[in-house]
Amino acid sequence: MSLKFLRFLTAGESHGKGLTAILEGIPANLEISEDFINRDLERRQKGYGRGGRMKIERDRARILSGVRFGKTTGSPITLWIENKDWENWKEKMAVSGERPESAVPFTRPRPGHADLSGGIKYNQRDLRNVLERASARETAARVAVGAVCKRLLEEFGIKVGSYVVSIGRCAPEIKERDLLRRHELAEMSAVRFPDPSRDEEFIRLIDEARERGESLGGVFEVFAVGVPPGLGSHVQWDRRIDGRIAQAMMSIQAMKGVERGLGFEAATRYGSEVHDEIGYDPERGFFRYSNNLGGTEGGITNGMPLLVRVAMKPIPTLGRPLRSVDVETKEEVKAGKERTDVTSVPAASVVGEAMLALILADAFLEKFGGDFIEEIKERFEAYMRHVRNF
Ligand code: EPS
Repeated sequence: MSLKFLRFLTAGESHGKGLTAILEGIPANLEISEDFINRDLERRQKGYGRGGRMKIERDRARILSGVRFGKTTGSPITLWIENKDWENWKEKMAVSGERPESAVPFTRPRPGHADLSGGIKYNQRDLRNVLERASARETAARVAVGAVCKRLLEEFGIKVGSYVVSIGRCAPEIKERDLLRRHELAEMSAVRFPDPSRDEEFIRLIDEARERGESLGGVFEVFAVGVPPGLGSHVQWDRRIDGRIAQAMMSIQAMKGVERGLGFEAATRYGSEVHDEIGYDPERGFFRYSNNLGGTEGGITNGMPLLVRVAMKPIPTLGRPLRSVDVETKEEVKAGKERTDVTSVPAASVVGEAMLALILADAFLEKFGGDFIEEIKERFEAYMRHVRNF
């Protein structure tokens, strides 16, 4: 596991009562509110191309423990997000009693989903017992946890943001250079693309995919600015922050690729076209003339913005399903259908923010760790003086 200081678990099914997360290791005296967390939950629900579920849900986190009078106490933080859809699934997802007739087993595994692999592994012929937990609904819990981590990072001037780079083959040029501005522009776009004037192109593609019973993947970028140099370490493989970030991103449902900085593009260039030249300024200390490596060297942050690019595959549930085999009858069938999204790349970028915030908060606490905010601030300030004087 790549977390060093924080611990967290989520629990809950897509159509169960709700989702729970327990986050431990957040220091005491951090100001936090349900409203702060809910802003991110709301952002995760948006994006053109989502299906009917997001019309039912209005995700809200309740803090059940670890916070008193608006401040953390150092105790584990329990977060609870209710599934409004549970009302429609009470019988089909009942915890006890006999299986009602309405709970028809899901026996037609979807290629690309966890259905078949999970069914074999856990010996479940009603694949619903797998798909309910495999569903990306779980990411709501991660976003809530990520919001708490963002709140911690904010105290130290670190900001995390994201934007969509492409959906399917629709990949207009991004003109804006500034990362924070890209994030702001993405907030105004229907698909989180950092130029809302291009929204129509995405919308046309998504509508066309929906008509054809298709789904679409895409690429998004997540970044963090204000990251101090020195998070992560070169001394051991599992302490390198690049690896920790990559694992966190690949753990998000449907992610298939992670690049850092120039990523695969760096492999095609000469060394002189890749490495970020070093400069020195008596006021700022060391700086870089470029950021091709995306803010890390040797598995350690170097003070430049952290940049991660993530590729998401198209969602496996298709309006026009692919060939499959019924796990009961062994007959060739079309894969099962569930209500689904045409694309959820915009939402995935918000989940990516949560996972980056989690890894950065963890690496931050690994370096400056303490039990309460004030002592961490002292250590942080002393270290930043060292950085400036080095
Ligand atoms: C999701 C909730 C799900 C899906 C989607 C993500 O709700 P339902 O299955 O009731 O429609 O909209 O999950 C998937 C497409 C998937 O394959 O897991 C959510 O809350 O993000």
